[in-house]
Amino acid sequence: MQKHWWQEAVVYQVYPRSFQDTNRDGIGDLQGIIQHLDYIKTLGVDVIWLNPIYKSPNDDNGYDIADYQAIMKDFGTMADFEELLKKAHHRGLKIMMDLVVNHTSDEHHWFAESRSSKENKYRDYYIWHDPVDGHEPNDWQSSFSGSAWQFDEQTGQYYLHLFSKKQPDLNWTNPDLRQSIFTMMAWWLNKGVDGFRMDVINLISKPENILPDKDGYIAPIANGPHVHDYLLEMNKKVLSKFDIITVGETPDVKPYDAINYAGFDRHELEMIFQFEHMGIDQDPKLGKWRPKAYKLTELKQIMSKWQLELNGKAWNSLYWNNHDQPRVVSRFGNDTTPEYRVLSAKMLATALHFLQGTPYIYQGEEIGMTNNYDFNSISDYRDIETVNAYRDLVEDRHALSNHEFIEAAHKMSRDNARTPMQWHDGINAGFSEEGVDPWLAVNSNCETINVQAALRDPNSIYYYYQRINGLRHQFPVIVYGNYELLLANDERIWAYHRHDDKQTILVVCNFSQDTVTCDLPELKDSNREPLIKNYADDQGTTLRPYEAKVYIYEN
Ligand code: TEU
Ligand code: CA
Repeated sequence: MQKHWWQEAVVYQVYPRSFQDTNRDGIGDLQGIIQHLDYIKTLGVDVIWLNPIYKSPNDDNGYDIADYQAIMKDFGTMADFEELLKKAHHRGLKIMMDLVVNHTSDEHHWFAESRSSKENKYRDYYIWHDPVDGHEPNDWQSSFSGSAWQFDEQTGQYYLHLFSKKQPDLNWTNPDLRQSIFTMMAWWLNKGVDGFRMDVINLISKPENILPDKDGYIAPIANGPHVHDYLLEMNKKVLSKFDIITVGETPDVKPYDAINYAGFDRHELEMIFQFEHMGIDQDPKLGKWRPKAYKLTELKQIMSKWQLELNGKAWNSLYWNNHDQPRVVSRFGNDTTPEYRVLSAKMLATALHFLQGTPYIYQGEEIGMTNNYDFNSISDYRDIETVNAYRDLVEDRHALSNHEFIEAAHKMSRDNARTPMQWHDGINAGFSEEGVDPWLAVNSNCETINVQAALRDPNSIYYYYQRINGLRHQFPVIVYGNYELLLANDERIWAYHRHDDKQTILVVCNFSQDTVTCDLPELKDSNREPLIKNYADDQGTTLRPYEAKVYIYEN
């Protein structure tokens, strides 16, 4: 197998808005990230993924870009960015930017031009359509509730927006638009940026026919007819000229899609984010707003499928968290007691980080930050997805009661991941100074869950992550070894092997609050000392609540 630096790397995701405020506006900024570069470096990661920092009206917290080559004023200036890039590189940290090219902000000058007249040269940078029988062209729905079509009086046509009304979709069939994007990408890469995370990149090629056929059928939006042509062109014209990391965010993909997007021989992307494991606790109809119980065997089956089907063909990304997902210790772990929170956070880190792929750590995951249960009214939330869904499901359609929605939001709202980073137990958890209201309320559990406490505690989750990152950089079998699921039908234990021609890793994780017996032969060998464990001692085949341990041995 060919080997690349990004296969051996660990990525740390910074959501700049919630990381550190340094100029008393209650909003995180680039100088705040610069202040904590040593903290990030000490964790043992290699790359920082920055969520969008470009000029934006923040209808969707920066995923609505008004100028791809200017810095959002909330976050600082281009000089601040160049200082961040320089100081990160000085520490051996790479910077991956968030590329949002399925859509722009409606305040981008391209859209202002496009909507001004049907003859404007930017008209076809976006997707316009005549009304059909006086209505929207089809029944596509926005991810943020309501129709995905917005009528524009000025030219009497609808424009497509798969997300908010202020995020019009770009028309990738237009070669001029594609070239504008490629030119912008090269501009950032020539500045020294080390790669891109590509927002919903598998949505950029829309179905040929957006009107329903005689049976009312319209092809799905994801993985459209020309998406690979566009990515091959992007790779040929831009990506292939740099030694960078790329990861496509691709909702609704299966392993065979991923092999097409990120196959070692495909010359498109290096890896993708798949979402199958992020959907197991969501209702098929109401999605995250009606969370449902999941089985560990289902989670193991999905993760094992991705390990086995990509092995040798394409590279996996590995994540539990990001700015769109609830905090994993609250979702798949147990945050009901301090002991179980620490144990289950370490167990979840163990289960994920010994898999084959590039791991992504989301800010705060490394100190076991939890969902925010302080929010008890929709007015406490800021996320457009959450607020729009409330209006749609509670106020308009009465599909859920206020209480049911808030309960679901406590579990699944994107704002759970976006509360300010908890630096210490003082005012605003050190995210912003006293007397400054953070843009989103700080989680009240910052008194006990914060970086300062973590750095003082040798048994903290932070140092556990640091050790895991060290092991990944030490043992090639953790990066490149083959995967083999063990105890497939066990509903409480996820156990697996990783092996190469020299060594074997055994990973054993108890996802339950029960003390269980795990009859794996290797656990009966009392002389074997775990490579890492989340309890002080090792009781062989007895696994205590949320116990995790890893062994390595020569074949
Ligand atoms: O998210 C794309 C996406 O699929 C989201 O709808 C995600 O699945 C959902 O939020 C999970 O609940 C990307 C960005 O990560 C997200 O922050 C943006 O809001 C979205 O694209 C539009 O740019
Ligand atoms: Ca600020």
